[in-house]
Amino acid sequence: MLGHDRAIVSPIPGTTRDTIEETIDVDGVPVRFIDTAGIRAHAGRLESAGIDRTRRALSEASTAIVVIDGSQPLGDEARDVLDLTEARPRVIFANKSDLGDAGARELDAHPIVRGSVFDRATLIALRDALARTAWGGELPDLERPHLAALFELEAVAQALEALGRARETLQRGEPADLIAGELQRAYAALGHLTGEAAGEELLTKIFARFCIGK
Ligand SMILES: Nc1nc2c(ncn2[C@@H]2O[C@H](COP(=O)(O)OP(=O)(O)OP(=O)(O)O)[C@@H](O)[C@H]2O)c(=O)[nH]1
Ligand SMILES: [Mg+2]
Repeated sequence: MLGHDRAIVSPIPGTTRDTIEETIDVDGVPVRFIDTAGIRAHAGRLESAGIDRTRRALSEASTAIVVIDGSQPLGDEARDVLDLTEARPRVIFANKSDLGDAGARELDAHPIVRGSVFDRATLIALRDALARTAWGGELPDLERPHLAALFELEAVAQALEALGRARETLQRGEPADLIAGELQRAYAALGHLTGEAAGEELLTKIFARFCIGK
């Protein structure tokens, strides 16, 4: 999907443990992909830690891409992942069509993408299915206010993160001046959106209220 080798891939089950994130452009929409450990029943300690991360990433993701080995009859693990993602927006991808289709045939009742990651047309079909599932496949309406560039999305994400940390600090009942740094980071990040640099003068005015001079 990224167009280059990013993660370690091997025939040994349980290869991916830490989550791996990359953002790519799908029809002009920046999409953050998170590759995760596969959910397996008999995992060792390290792998189980990876699987906890998978569950966390899954609960936060807007769409799940469920990759199933479509060449083999479905095992318990494939069924578990299908159950786990049943109520969520998801794309089911029956992979390894070059090796067989026993599993893919069992999935006939679902809308699925069938194919192989070694086939370019499959990757295009996956992107299309993702766009349809995640945002109805519509191209962005350029007349509406929108975040067109990846750097804009990242700026908003940084501002949100900083504001989130500031809110946590306040919720813990800590003094308000402790959040000055976070507010400054949020303001500077949003400055990238409007093209307005975070001028010292304005910052001084805003942050004077939080006594950062101390
Ligand atoms: N023939 C064939 N092999 C594939 C295909 N997709 C993946 N493989 C192979 O299957 C093996 C496992 O691939 P991975 O990408 O490591 O699988 P994974 O689901 O990330 O596995 P874990 O990280 O262990 O959970 C590797 O040897 C891949 O080369 C495919 O479409 N066809
Ligand atoms: Mg992997």
